[in-house]
Amino acid sequence: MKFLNKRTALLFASVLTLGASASALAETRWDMPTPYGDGTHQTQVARSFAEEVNAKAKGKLTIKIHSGGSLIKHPEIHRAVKTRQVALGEVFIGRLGNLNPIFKLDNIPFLATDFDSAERLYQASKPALNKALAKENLILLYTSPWPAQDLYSNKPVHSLADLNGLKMRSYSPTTSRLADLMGTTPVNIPFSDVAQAFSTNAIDAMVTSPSTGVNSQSWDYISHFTTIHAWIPKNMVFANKRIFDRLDQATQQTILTAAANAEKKGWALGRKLAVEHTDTLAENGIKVSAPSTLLLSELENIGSIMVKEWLSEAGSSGQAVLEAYQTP
Ligand code: PCA
Repeated sequence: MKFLNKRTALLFASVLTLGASASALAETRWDMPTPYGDGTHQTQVARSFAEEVNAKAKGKLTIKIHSGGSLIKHPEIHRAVKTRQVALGEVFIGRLGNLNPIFKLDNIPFLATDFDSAERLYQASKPALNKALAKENLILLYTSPWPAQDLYSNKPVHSLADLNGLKMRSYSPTTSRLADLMGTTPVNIPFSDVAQAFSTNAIDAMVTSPSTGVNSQSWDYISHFTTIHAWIPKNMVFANKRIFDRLDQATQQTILTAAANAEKKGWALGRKLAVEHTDTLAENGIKVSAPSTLLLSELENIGSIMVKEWLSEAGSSGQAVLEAYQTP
């Protein structure tokens, strides 16, 4: 009797386990941390990606977006995906610059300053980007650009002399270097703290997109906006390959198709918002102006220094990316 009881209990337990793993298989849930808030186009793109997967994966996979660093903070997202704490996530590529020079390329100024060039640079750098991610057992799902990066300040900027000694916000290793070369002091401030950093004088100026200025209502703390169009950085969404490989082929394909659609949407939005958000800044009282010839030539000079520095760090694989970019 005792034996039977034990056996029945065991059977019952294995039925439970089977049931649990069958239902786990039937509805895998992926948590997807993203760094930026719901007001940004990046999170809108991420949400449409997840919605497409959720609608087409027929209940086999659900992706849940956790925006604005709510599940995992921006500096931790890359590691969380790598260590399989989460299956996928989104980061600003340039932040990872110290891990691999290919990530630095994303923030090099005056290399690709309009959307057509930025798309070509992306295509030229994609093999190296995929390779860098593959080394960490990660796969790229899609990228989504920000509008070109412009200069925010609290006085007119005719030349770099007007910025000399100011505290400049940086958001990546490359932008810290840029701040040095501009004769300013870099201060690393996450997007979420930008408004406060200006109001407490922790920073005096920043280079970022018109979208980020709109999202953070920069007219409350900024008077001047100079359209230097320095570079077009990207966010990327990537997954852990071991987790991805566990999905059946149809579900994998669903993800890849949704990712390709998200990428199209992100690039189209980046182009569109570059114009719309610059208008919004002006409508809210910020003085928007084109850079002077002097400022532009000083900045382009810094750009060529930074390309050279990048090439000496990235070596022959970096050279190959730039050649592919420059070959028509
Ligand atoms: N906005 C983000 C990254 C680039 C951009 O345009 C930020 O300022 O953090």
